[in-house]
Formats: sequence, structure tokens, C-alpha cells
Amino acid sequence: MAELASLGRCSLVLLSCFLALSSLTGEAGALQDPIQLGDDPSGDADPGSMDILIVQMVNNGTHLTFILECRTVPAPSSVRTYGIWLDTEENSGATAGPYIGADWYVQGGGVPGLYEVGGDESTTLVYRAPIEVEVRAKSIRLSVSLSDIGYPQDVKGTVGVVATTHQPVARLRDRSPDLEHYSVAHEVIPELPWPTPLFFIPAIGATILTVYRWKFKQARCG
Ligand SMILES: [Ca+2]
Ligand SMILES: [Ca+2]
Repeated sequence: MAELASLGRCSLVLLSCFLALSSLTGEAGALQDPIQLGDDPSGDADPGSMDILIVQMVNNGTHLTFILECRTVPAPSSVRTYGIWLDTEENSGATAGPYIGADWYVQGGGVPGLYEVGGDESTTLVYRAPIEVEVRAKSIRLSVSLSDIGYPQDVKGTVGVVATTHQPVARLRDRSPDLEHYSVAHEVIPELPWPTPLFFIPAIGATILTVYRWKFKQARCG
């Protein structure tokens, strides 16, 4: 009877661990899906490779990837750039340019990289870190490390995002959105870094095994 009770309790522990694990892996999986930040009119910029239609964001727990879908295949070059402006701090950043208040500029094309934005009378860009740039079909993907933008300690509750294209570098072709900015809640950038579940899963497995062994030993002694 005591053995049956122990097995029952053990099953309960196993079920709880399974449910906890399911919710954990479900959450981690969802982070891989792009979030659509917004869209932008088709035909408000030329050539088509500079015309932004949709802006999306993916977070894998270590990097933020911004996806700019264009009217035709993007072609980053020394004179053609694709950028994301991020407003992560209050009362700082750009004083002019496409997004006043932006603290970071992520640029594909030109000299690709993460730039810190600042300045008093004119906006200045200072290169801070490399980024990854990839063209897939009619989209260009710009990936920046979370730690390079100071997440989470230096990032405010809601992050503002603006996407732009430039050709030549000083001439703005498209801005998405046309006015204002997209807003991303701080929670979208996870508190739980992606590699953490990889440590969690063996830890939960070890706990299940330990509980089972302990119950089994107790049942034999009883
Ligand atoms: Ca557009
Ligand atoms: Ca636009």
C-alpha cells in the first residue's frame, strides 16, 4: 500500500515536471517566430529595392534580427544602405535625422555595423560592433547582439523602432513607418536567454531521477 502511495506521488511529480517542461519549451519555441512591427506603403520609394513594405523582428535570446521586406530584392552596397534606428534610452540620442531620440543605428550596406547615435547640434554615428547582414528573397535581415545594445540593464520599458533606406548614403529613400515609430514592449525581448532551457532540461531530468530513486529506496525500506 505504501509502495502504491509512493508511486502515486512519484507520478504526480513526473506530471508536474512534464507540464513545466512543456510550457518552457513552448515559450522558447515561440521566440523563434517573427513579430510583425508594421507595414509601409508600396511605391513610396524608388527603386523597388529601396521600397520597404513590411518590418519584422525575431529574437532568439542572444540576437535581435530585423527583417525588412522590400518591393524588389534588396541590394546593399557601398552607396545603398538599409537601417534600423532604435530608441532604447530616455532623453538621449539623435537630435536630427530620420528618428530624433534614437540611441542605436543598425546599418546593412556601407560599412555594416552597430552605431551609437548621439550629438548636440548635429547627429553623430560612432561604430560600436559588427552585425550580420543577409539577403533572402525580397528581404534583408540585420542581426545585432542583445549584449551590444546593453540589454537588459540599459533598455527602457518600450523600445522605439524606425526602418530606413538610403541611396546614396546621405539621401533618405524610404522611412517605415512614414511618421512616428513602431513600439516594442520590453517583455518581447525575453528575460530568459535561449541557452537557459538547454541547462534546464537536463536539470529537470536529474531531479526526476533523484526523486524516483529516493521514493524507490523509501518504498523498499518501508
Ligand atoms: Ca515603402
Ligand atoms: Ca515609407
